[in-house]
Amino acid sequence: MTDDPLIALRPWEAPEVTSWGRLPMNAVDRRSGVLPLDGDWRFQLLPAPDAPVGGSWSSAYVPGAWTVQGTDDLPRYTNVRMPFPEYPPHSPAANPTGVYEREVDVPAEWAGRRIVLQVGAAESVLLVHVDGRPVGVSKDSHLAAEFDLTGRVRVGARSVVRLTVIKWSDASHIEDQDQWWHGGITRSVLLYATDPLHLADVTVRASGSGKLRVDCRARDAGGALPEGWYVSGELEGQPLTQDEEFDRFNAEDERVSDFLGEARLRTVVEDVRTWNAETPELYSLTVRLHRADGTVADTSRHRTGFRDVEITGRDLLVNGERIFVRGVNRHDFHPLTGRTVSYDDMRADLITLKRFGFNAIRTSHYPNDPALYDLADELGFYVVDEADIESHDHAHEIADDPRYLHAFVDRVSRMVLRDKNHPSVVIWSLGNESDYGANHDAAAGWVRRHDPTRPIQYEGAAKLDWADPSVASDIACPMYASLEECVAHALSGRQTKPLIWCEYSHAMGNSNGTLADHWAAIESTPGLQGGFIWEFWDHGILQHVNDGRPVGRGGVGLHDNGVAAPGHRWAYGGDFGELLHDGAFIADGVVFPDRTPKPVMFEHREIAAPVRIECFRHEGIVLGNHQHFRGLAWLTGDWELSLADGRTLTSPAELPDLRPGETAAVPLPFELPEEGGEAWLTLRVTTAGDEPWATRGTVVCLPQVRLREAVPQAPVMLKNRSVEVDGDGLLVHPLLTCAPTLSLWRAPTDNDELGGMAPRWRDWGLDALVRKVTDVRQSPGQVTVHAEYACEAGVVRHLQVFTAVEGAIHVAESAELPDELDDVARVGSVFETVAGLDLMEWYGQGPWESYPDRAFGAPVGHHSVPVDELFTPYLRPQESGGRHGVRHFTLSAPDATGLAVVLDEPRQVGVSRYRAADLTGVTHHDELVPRAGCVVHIDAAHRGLGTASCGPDTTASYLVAPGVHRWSWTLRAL
Ligand code: IPT
Repeated sequence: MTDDPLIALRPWEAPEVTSWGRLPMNAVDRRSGVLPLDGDWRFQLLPAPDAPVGGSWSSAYVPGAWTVQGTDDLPRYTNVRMPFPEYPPHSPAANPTGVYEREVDVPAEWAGRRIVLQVGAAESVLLVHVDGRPVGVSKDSHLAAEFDLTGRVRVGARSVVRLTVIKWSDASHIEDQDQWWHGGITRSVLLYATDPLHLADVTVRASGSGKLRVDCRARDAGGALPEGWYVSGELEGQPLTQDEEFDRFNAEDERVSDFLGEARLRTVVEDVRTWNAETPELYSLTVRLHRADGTVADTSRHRTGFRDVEITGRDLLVNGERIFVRGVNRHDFHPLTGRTVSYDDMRADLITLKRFGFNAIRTSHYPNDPALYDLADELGFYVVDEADIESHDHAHEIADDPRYLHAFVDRVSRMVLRDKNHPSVVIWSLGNESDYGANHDAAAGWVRRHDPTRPIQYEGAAKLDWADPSVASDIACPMYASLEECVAHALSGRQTKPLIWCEYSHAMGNSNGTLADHWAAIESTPGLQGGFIWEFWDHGILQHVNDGRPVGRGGVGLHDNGVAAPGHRWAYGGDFGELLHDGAFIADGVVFPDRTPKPVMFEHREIAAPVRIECFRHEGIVLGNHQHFRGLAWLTGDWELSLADGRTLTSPAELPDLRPGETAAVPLPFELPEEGGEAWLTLRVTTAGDEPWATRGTVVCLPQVRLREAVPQAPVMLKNRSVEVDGDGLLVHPLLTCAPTLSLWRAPTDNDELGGMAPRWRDWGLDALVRKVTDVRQSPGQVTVHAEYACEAGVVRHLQVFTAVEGAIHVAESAELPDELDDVARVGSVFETVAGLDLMEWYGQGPWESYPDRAFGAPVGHHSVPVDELFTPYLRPQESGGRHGVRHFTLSAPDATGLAVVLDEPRQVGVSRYRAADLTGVTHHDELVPRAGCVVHIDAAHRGLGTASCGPDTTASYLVAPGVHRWSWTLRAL
């Protein structure tokens, strides 16, 4: 039996206990005068919270999860399922418990001051002891816990601080988010000191009209407030006014006792520069608490943005404008530290998002690191701030379980108290995937009273009826609802709330099909305002392949361009030996674990283009400003005219200064040459000067318009030349190591697998088609080959007509798919080339990877990419590296030898070092062995990608239909 009361009470199995001895959350800035306690702490990992602390210590770095710091308790990944069978509020008896201990030297000059310990984040239960005496308990793994250590630490001397972190608890059941389970102290730990008379909270309200109101709360550690205290404030150096009325009210009101002081400051800023995500104007605000003699007892500094958020009808308005929400879901994640993200990394992440056209973040599914909100204020993002509540596995039981009532209110209110002064936070979210119950309504009630200035959203409340005004969600915020259903709702006449997907376009593997279709609908359908892509990161943890251990903090630089260094890999579910796991479902972000952007990011940049080419008319090019608040002066550009014959002409572009929503025609920058075939005009838009998130000259978007269509050219047959085929009717060509055959298969994407398509394809046997030649006919200059490909669903007839043409071979093909094959991955040719062809150059869409339903905005032009770089290293190898709309391409060696292919019409082309079977046979990128030659796919039809791993599949127009497909191409040696 332990004599430690914090252990004896077993707080890890008591949901009613959310904290003990913890100070109230507040928004007072405590960045100055702190004593950081980050670094190596003495550490031991106990098998259970009530196991005795032994005498042998190792060390652990704070902040950081112990699961990536060499302990035997490794990260594990489950999505919905809890990793243990116990029902709430219970946790398993085997319960890793980290004991962190260190000496703290409290400076002598802190004598007489109030000393506070702040633990940035600990999961999932934190117990605090100082010099062996209990100080407090906290839960709520993603918000700071503060404890008053005055009188508990020795001033001018050394004290021992012990932080005990229990991994599993009643709280784990409401932190069942789709991410890795870790344990540890994942944000910074520090001490700070204040005067006994201190600011207890500061609430800033700054509206778009320029009105500023600052509500201050004062307390004194001694109990009674001293006579004559007062507050003062200044905004950008200009003094604020005391709200006399408020003070008088205070003085006479009995509710204001001598231990809680309240004061209000005000001002009105003329010609205020309002805050929005495009122009995030911030004003510096300083609030001071004074003693009667005027000396300053406490100071809090803030950066304030003046802006309004409101819902009018079914529109969410920022400063009166109906904005579009181009959002992403963001976890606190890092491939080396698991959960701890540095300020620099957060800044780099947000800069990446800005550069790719995002303007909003949902902090899925818990309050993110506090620095993130400062950065969002500064760089300009609309934030949906989400409370740390997800009871996914036991959602229904917990939503109405009174034992968890206080935890719900505690978590939501603490988030609001911490983040209420951030202009970036525009919406509060009650959490994620926790059904809907009275506990949610209780939390929503608290928010409505405390902060009536922002709407609330909660998917679980909205989902039963998007229009129901009585539920605790002011926004219809579905997850993965189909575009069709959302458009239908917007057109139904029933819509009462803005519709903004809290999650959509699941970015697992090669995905995000139909994103541009979503945006075409959003921008043209009143009532639809955008959404948050799931999600920012692939949560791959860098792992040593040999011993399966996480690399941890020391792994800086062990990855490049999304790929782990040799001997390493990005681990996903199951890779740490967990038996119960959800595999690669954790790798579903728009960036790789090391933040390398995936191709979809480039597409998103074009979808979000602030300036666009509306059309090409005889009077010129019509440009439009698609921003909500900003003119075009911050942008500049160049025109690029790209002709099919290989020429690219460029000239500097002058952008007209358009206000948001305006359009204007500019003259065509080039005289279109008579010759040259198909012609595309691209406006290469770049930043005109430095932006906080981009240096001058950074590409912002590449809008494009076609000026002239291609004229089809019939190849001329040469009867005096011959075409060689072997005994199986396979083309013999010196540059090909495998002759062109029919392909109906691709290495299944995650969407193909989880959406159920790939299992069907395998059942049909499309991955192992058996080819049988049925007829080979030779005539002068031509060979006709009939073949049949047998599979479980019937026979696919394939015809190839090889014709000698000037300097080349023309290949005309057709394939007839029986009706049973009503949804295949592709219909096309596959062949393999000799080694040494290392460069692909093409005229078509690019340069980034594109697929039929993810090809928006990849400009048509002349592109050149090394073959090795065409491939996208999705964590679980799958179909990748395709290019859409290819008209002609070459594959060449450094000495310019190689082959050229001209296609009959723009086609999907894939050039890779891997066969589909190579990709299908492995689970991680490091197992792949590149081939020396190129594997080339030319597709008459290629199935869209969709998002069926979690959400809608691609739409009917991107499916490959049964029946006859025809395509042709010419092959020539360079
Ligand atoms: C939804 C979750 O909110 C999110 O955390 C993530 O799991 C996402 O899906 C898929 O990756 S919940 C899902 C079961 C609809």
